Amino acid sequence: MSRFFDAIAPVRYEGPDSSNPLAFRHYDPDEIVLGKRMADHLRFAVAYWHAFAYEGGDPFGGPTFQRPWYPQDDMARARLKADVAFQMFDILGVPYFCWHDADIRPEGATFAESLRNFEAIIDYFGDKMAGRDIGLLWGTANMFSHRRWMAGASTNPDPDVFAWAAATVKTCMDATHRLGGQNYVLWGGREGYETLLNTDMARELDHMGRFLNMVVEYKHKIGFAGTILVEPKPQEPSKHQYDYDAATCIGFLRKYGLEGEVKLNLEQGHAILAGHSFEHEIAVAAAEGMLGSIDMNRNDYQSGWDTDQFPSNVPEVALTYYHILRAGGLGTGGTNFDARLRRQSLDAEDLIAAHAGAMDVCARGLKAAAAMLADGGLETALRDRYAGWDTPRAQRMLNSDLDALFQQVLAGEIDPQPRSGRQEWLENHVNRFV
Ligand code: XLS
Ligand code: NI
Ligand code: NI
Repeated sequence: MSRFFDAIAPVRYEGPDSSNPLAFRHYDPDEIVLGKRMADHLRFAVAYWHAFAYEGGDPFGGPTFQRPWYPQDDMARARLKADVAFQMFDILGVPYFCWHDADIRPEGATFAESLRNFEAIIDYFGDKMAGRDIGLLWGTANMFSHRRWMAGASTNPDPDVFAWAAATVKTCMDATHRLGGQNYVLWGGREGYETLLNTDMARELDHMGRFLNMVVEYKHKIGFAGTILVEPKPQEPSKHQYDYDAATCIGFLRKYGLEGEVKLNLEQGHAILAGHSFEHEIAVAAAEGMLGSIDMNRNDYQSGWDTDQFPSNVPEVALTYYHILRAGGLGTGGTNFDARLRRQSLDAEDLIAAHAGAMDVCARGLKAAAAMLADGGLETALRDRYAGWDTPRAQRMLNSDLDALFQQVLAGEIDPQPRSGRQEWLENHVNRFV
């Protein structure tokens, strides 16, 4: 058994007046928000890779953390890491977690040995999950760290890497299915390119489309009931990534006939890298019925990197959940903290404080979003702004043609009168709730 978190008591809801730094002030899992338990709206997940596999390195320096399960190249220590992980899930009371294959098992000398290690840990997870109220939000394959993936996985110019990627995803889908995973995620970290001088982009996109179709075929073959998700990101590690943002992914999914099969896992930090707000990405996906799940980790607005920080800005988070609630919620998805500690945050308590604080920020955001929806002010303003379109006259315009509209305008029958967009009024309105 692990002793890593032994000194830390379970984090519990103590209400807004509590000054206990390791208590929830807003996250009360059983509180009913818009007819549903808060926990069932938010569906929090811990990301195994950042919480337990990240060692505190950055491009300028090596590991700063010293954990009893390092180095991560041995099965006994992989089990210890799992013990610690489940101890943290218990302390936080989170309903879900997520992993990549590479986070949870040591890499073997061969594919078969890596698979044996992986399956042993999946069995170990299965035993631990049996006695607990914790599920797998999603599994995924790390097809970006090992050198074999340096030129991509399904988009690699070498067909043997495509085959290795297919084999890898098969094993990760099997494991996700086995643990009752709610979703399966594909993030294409190296599905992109560094220079067009050596890249046949059209061919690579076709291969990626074929690969994703294989994933969907396999999902149906094994009877996996979860949702297949792709995760947009514009760059990093690739200079140009094919799954740039929500709109790009939606175009890609439609081109390869996958729009009814695959949804999006959207990440706040990736939205920022793409020059969008997070609510923009949520709204784009929602408009197409493709909102799947979220990675609720922000970037530093100044650094231009994917810094994967825990959320701390309530107004931003509130607008995110406002658009999620408007879209009907997260379905099989959830709120995954794809977030890591800063490399100076060395202590076991730091991991708990980071997650507990992030859960509280999300709970505050959700409650503010629900209050905004219940108030209805924003919806009314939106309806009023477009009210002109509810008239038969406007509907006739939509079904008209350029020439007929030209004749009406020329005859002076149409004379637009600009109206205020009232942005500041609406911003003030939002500030009443956050
Ligand atoms: C990296 C991605 C990654 C995915 C899972 O930027 O966010 O962590 O969520 O592969
Ligand atoms: Ni990311
Ligand atoms: Ni992510």
